[in-house]
Amino acid sequence: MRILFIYANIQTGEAPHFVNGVAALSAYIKERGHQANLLFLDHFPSKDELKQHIIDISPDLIGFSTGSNQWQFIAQLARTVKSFFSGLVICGGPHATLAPEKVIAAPGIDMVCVGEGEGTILDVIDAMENGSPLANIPNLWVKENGKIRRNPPRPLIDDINSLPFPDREIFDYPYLLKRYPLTATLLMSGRGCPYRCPYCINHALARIYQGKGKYTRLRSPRKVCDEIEDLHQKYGLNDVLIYDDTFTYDRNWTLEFAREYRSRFDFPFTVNVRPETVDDELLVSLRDAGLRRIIVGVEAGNERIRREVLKRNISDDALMRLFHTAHELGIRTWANTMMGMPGETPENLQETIDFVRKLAPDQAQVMVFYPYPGTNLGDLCRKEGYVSSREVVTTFAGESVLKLPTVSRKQIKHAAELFQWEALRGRAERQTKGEIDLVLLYLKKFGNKHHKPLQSIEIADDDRICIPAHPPSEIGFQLGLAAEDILHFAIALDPQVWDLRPEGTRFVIEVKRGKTVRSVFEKVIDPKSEPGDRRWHDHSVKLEIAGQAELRFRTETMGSNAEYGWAVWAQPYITRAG
Ligand code: B12
Ligand code: SF4
Repeated sequence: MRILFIYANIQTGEAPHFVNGVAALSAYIKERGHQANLLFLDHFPSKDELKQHIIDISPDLIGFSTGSNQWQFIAQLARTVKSFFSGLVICGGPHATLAPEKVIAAPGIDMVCVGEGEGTILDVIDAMENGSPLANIPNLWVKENGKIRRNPPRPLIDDINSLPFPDREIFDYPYLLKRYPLTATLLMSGRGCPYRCPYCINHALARIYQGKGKYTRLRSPRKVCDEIEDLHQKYGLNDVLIYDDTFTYDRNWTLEFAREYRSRFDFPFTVNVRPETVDDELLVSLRDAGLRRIIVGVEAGNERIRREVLKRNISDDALMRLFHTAHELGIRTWANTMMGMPGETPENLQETIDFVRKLAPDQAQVMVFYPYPGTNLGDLCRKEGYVSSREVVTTFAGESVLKLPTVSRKQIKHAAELFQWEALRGRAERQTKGEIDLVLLYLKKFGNKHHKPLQSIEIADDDRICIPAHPPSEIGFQLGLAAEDILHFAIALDPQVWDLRPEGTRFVIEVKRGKTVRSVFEKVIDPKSEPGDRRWHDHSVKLEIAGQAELRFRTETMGSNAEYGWAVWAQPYITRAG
């Protein structure tokens, strides 16, 4: 039987990515002799476009996979599909699991998979092949003669070691790995998380699955490493993002994983941790095995909000210690935060910005709280009447769907924007250079109208602090210069765009004094045609100007290719003789 999965990533700003749940199902059914295809939608297609895709693949069954934020599009797509596709349509994924009543009510959906999909989709396929009824399949909600059959959940898959490796072939995986490595290197070593944070999917899933087996499961370290080896051999993967919700909750398992990984690989990996699940010894073992980065859910800068609203019993001190130890051990840090939770005030939002600056992570991210259906905090928001009818497609854009009595949407959006600018300031302050550090000056210049990237700065793999400069861009600094001043900096294009830009990017530095503009540096780099440009270019330039002047850093794309450039100026600073 031929199954077409449809997954949408519409207007999220999220790059095209590998989707683990769909890949898991695809591998599972392919192992049993069926065919699987994927339609990954990055825009809302016209009816003709959608129809053509479906005619080309000619599936027997269509399976939508959706989270809550994309459901608004999936519901419309399913309705359109049903207007020309005579086969059955099933929907699964987090939203189908948490809000099955909403999903089954959609006119284009025949069946909903509530929870893990492996056994369910296989039973559906078997029933379709044998012409037997769909009515009694566990996990499945199905429309039958105008009525809805709501079957109970099936037991959770106990031996997840027996599952095949997720099928990356239905994605253009080599392309994703090259172009969007961050999420393409994603891999899960288990299923479920032992914690029960009231804003996250885990307690809601654990509730659905009560009495249906062990919720938190890990594959063996050997099996996880077998998958990594497979990816390394097939696709040259040499960096791994192990994206389990909390990787380190089982200490013995984690130590065994560290031993296994260390004996087999010499490339780095990243994991999610909670402070209470790690100690120095564990971090050292992981670091020695190749741990390059930890992602930590800091969530709120205010300890009371963290403990009382988010039920994360983690002190500021414990977080400070974890970030400090990681820095000492040479492990990079990534702080995840949320804003716009019930009970938060504008002061609390500022506390999150200030606290993250104190933690001085190498990377930081803010998501706006979303009241996911079926979660305790989501339900509370509904009960209190905080939820508006607004819809958002991403939790990164600063838009809240809540109308909170303590903080306005505008204040949340403003704080989330400020976060992008302030969060890495602590990191920049830890690594100042020269008499005039232009990165620190740049951070003070928030709002430069010629230059407004999403994030103020980013840290390169070799620790250089980079100012993003997607061309065309211009950043200007008013400075009092001395005749002997020397400007130091490096330039580069991000590896993700090396193969995209045949015409290159021009980097220019000018000094403007009064009405006179003098160029002090100019270079075009074109990594696609010049292999030597696939590296940093370090420069030191004598400025030869005394007095007040404007130092301007400009980038522009060459030729007719105006494509997104992803250029960076790395840690510009000025040294002064004497
Ligand atoms: C990895 C991950 C990502 C990755 C990759 C996407 C992916 N899903 O692999 C990235 C970083 C890109 C990502 C992005 C986002 N994510 Co995310 N992500 C996860 C994470 C941590 C793991 C997903 C996973 O592998 N789960 C394990 C697999 C086995 O489970 P599963 O995906 O649910 O799939 C099973 C079943 O649902 C079912 N199933 C799934 N699809 C289908 C389809 C059919 C036809 C059938 C029958 C069954 C079925 O069968 C699967 C196998 O058993 C989850 C948390 C979690 N633990 O699930 C969050 C999670 C899914 N993400 C979440 C969110 C909010 C987002 C974003 C909206 C964030 C944002 N940008 O604002 C985006 C959405 C992008 C989009 N286009 O929809 C939420 C979703 C909540 C909700 N109610 O919708 C989760 C649950 C985290 C949370 N907050 O609780 N995410
Ligand atoms: S620790 Fe993270 S993944 Fe686990 S329940 Fe809490 S928020 Fe969810």
